[in-house]
Amino acid sequence: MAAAAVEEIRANSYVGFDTITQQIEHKLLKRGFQFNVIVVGQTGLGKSTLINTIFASHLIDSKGRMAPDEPVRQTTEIHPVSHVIVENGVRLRLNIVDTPGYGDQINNENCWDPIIKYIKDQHSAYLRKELTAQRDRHIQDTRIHCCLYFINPTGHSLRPIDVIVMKKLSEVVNVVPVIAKADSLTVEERDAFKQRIREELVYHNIRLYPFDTEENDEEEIELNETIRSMIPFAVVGSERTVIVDGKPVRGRKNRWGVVNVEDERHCEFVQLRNFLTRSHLQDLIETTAQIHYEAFRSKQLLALKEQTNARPSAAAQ
Ligand SMILES: Nc1nc2c(ncn2[C@@H]2O[C@H](COP(=O)(O)OP(=O)(O)O)[C@@H](O)[C@H]2O)c(=O)[nH]1
Ligand SMILES: [Mg+2]
Repeated sequence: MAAAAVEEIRANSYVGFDTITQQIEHKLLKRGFQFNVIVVGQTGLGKSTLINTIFASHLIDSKGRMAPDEPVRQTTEIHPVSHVIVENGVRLRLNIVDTPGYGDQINNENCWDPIIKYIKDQHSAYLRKELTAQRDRHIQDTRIHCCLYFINPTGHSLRPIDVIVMKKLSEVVNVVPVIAKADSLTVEERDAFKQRIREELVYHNIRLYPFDTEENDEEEIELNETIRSMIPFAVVGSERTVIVDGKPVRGRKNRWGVVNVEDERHCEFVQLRNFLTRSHLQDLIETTAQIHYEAFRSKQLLALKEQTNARPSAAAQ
């Protein structure tokens, strides 16, 4: 058979299912992505500032105001702020949940409960929607995909409350620890502090994101290793622009010079941002659904089943 005829048969038998990736992509892009982040840590550690630095626009006023003429308020309750970011036609719907600083009181017992409850409530709401008979084809997802945990830059060690809270949080959400205001530590202090924190996490058996699974290929395992070697990210945030070498950069100006937030020699802000918005965005979302939500879901469904099983025997008595 002539080569041209073979070509024609090939052309005619073309079904077109290879466009499915484009179809899926088109649909996903149209719908956009939902990414929900919660920030946890003591008041004044720079949570609001860092979030604003990462996502470039003023999502949360660091003094807790939504408009400049509102009176200054501290975060006293858990409340999400929504924002849509569009980059190259891709919509990212971002929910940032700011939490009231905790650990500020004399008695800090159970002060983390509202945060854990908030995270579980989102799982619970999702499960309820999932179980509804005529469920929506697309469920609005408010489950928290990532928890940025702010560590005080003492240079010593984690506080007992950090250990307790990170342990509790790690059971329900992807926890990513960061050393806040890293500009207050010298380079040696920072490295030693990071090392110390990693040892303490191991010592206290706190297993943080990323998790290796059997499905991971070599590339993913390697990527996870690099993340582990960077955690906790030592970060500096700033909402101000300063001029360095004639160029405007986000930075903090001191008497002795400028900390350029986006300079990788100064801090690990860029690495954290890449991790959150590029390399691990999809994985954070997936891990939330497959590990944290799944664990919650099976527990709830089991409890529900036990309840229904217990009911007939109770009635018979
Ligand atoms: N030195 C230093 N100060 C910071 C940094 N990030 C924020 N701050 C300052 O710390 C104060 C509290 O910041 P804010 O974001 O409101 O803290 P939050 O209570 O954790 O939300 C503000 O005056 C910020 O300008 C940082 O990385 N380094
Ligand atoms: Mg704040």
